[in-house]
Amino acid sequence: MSTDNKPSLDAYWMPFTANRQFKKAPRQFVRAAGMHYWTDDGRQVLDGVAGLWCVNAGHARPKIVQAIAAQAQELDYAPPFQMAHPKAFELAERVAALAPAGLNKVFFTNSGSESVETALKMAIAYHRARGEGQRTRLIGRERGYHGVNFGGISVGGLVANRKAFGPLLGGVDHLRHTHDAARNAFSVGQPQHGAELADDLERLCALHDPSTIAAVIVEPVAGSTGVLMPPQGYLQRLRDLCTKHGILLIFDEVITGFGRTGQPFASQTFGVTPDLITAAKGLTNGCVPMGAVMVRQDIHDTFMQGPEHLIEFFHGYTYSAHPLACAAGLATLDTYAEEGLLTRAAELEAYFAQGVHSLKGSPNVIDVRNIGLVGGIELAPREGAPGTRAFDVFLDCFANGLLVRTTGDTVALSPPLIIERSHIDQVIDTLGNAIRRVA
Ligand code: PXG
Ligand code: PLP
Repeated sequence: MSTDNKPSLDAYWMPFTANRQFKKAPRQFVRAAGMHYWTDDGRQVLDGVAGLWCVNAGHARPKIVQAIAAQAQELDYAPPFQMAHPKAFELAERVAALAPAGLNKVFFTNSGSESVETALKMAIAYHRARGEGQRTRLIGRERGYHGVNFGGISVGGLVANRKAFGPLLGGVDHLRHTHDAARNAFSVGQPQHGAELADDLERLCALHDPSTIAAVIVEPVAGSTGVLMPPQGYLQRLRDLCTKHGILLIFDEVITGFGRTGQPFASQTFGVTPDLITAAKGLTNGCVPMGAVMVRQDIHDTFMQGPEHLIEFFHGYTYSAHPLACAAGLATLDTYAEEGLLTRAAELEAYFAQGVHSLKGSPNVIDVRNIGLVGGIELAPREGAPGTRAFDVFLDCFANGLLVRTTGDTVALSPPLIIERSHIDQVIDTLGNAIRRVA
């Protein structure tokens, strides 16, 4: 403790943060409700990013808060290996019912990163179980973000997240990313050009032979890299090529899951069904850490072949299907259903799109991208100091009562799905002013 009774900032090594810069001028939230945060100096801040793409029903929703409190009283923890508790089965069933048809088996994890590791391991083990043990290669995509564990950064394509960590997983290759500012800048919704980039998979099949490839993993909408939309036809083409070559297609829906694009999952929004879906974040409204992998029935069934007393999949976490997370998840799904939140982004999409695209023409705005309740406003980088212009916009917004997120020189918006039109107006106003001031 320091002398003024506030905790010292020293010991906490902050994730994905410029620690020294932050600790010189810290920003702290102490309370949240609905669409808002409150800072430690008593200011109200509108949440333009659902915390970190996760608080889809808004903050401190009573039903969810009560469910967590009651669960902590009743059953605080139950071991998930060779034991279980009723809410784990109930939540799995509810999640499967929301998932695209056919993806009806659910494996629980504690984060998006763990969901990714789980899905990659499932894919490789599945091929082995069906007698194609040579299918071990994993294909990701440039600029992809799949969390921070070794599998995820190997298939991921963000250089900063990879370069300091050695050779990573072997047997991994990458498709090109789909961003094409020259042809697609300021597209409303899905851009027109770029479906042919999916044919990169054909090239990788020719190079490695398809019989060595286990799975392709992509984000239907790439979030962390700066909010990139899939070109029209791209995901379907990838689906067709995976089917043709017997390769599993994994959609990483950690940010797109649970209503962000206007349907429960982006696969439904885009009408393309993968073989596995990874999710996290919105599953529990961000209240308790939890992730999930949704899997096709026959993939699961392929594991269920040996003697019944043997463990079929040597994988799991101490906190898989944690009772508090399951209770939070059930109350979250109830809240989404009661308030129609999983399709609310579709209702607001046009209004939100109009708002974000009104920033075209503001100083340094070189592209605006949107789908559902996701927006990306890309700024021209400052010469020799990439990222600083968007970060200054973030600071200006924060000082003026709005939380946004920046990645590189893109400002990302992903507000809680309870957002009202008046909040959207406030987001665009505050952000527009910040962009003009920072210019
Ligand atoms: N996959 C995807 C597609 C994600 O967006 C993860 C995996 C990892 O999830 P966890 O729960 O392990 O963090 C994510 C996480 C940003 C931002 O600024 C996005 C994420 C995390 C932190 C920041 O856009 N997404
Ligand atoms: N490290 C050690 C020494 C452990 O015993 C365990 C779990 O038992 C782990 C790591 C993995 O922890 P978790 O299951 O929470 O991912």
